[in-house]
Amino acid sequence: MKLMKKALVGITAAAVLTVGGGTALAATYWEAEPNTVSGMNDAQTIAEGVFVNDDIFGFIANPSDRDFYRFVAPAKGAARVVLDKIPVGSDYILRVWDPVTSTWLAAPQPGNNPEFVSLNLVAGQVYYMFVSSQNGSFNPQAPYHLRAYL
Ligand SMILES: [Ca+2]
Ligand SMILES: [Ca+2]
Repeated sequence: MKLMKKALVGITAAAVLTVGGGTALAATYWEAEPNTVSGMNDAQTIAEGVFVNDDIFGFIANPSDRDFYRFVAPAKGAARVVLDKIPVGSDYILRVWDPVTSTWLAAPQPGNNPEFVSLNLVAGQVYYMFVSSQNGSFNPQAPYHLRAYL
C-alpha cells in the first residue's frame, strides 16, 4: 500500500510537469482557413485564436484575403510581432490592434522584407493581428510566418 501511494504521487507530479512544460513551449499553429480560400477569418469578429509565442503559418489565397488572429496577453511586457517568410515575389502587410490606444499599428516594408510591430502588452487584454496583401500579390502555396514574441 505504501508503495502504491508513492507511485500515485509520482504520476501527479509528472502530470504537473507536463502541463507546465507545455505552456512554456512555443506551439506551431497552421491557419484554419484553407490555403486556397478566403473569408473564414477575414474580420476581427471571426479571428482565429492563437497564443503568444506560437509559430503561426498561413497563406494569402487571393488579393482580398485577410487573415485575422487574436490572442490574450498572458502577462504585461514589451512584445514584438513579426511577419516573415513572406513568399518571394509577394508583398504582405502586418497590422496589430493595440486595445490600449485603439489603433492599428503597422510598419510596412517593401517587397517580402520582414515586418515588425512593437507594443507593450497589458495582461488580460485581447490583441488582434492580421496579414493581407499589400499590392495584390498572393501565394496559396508558400506560407508566411507570424509570431508575437513576448
Ligand atoms: Ca488565408
Ligand atoms: Ca483569410
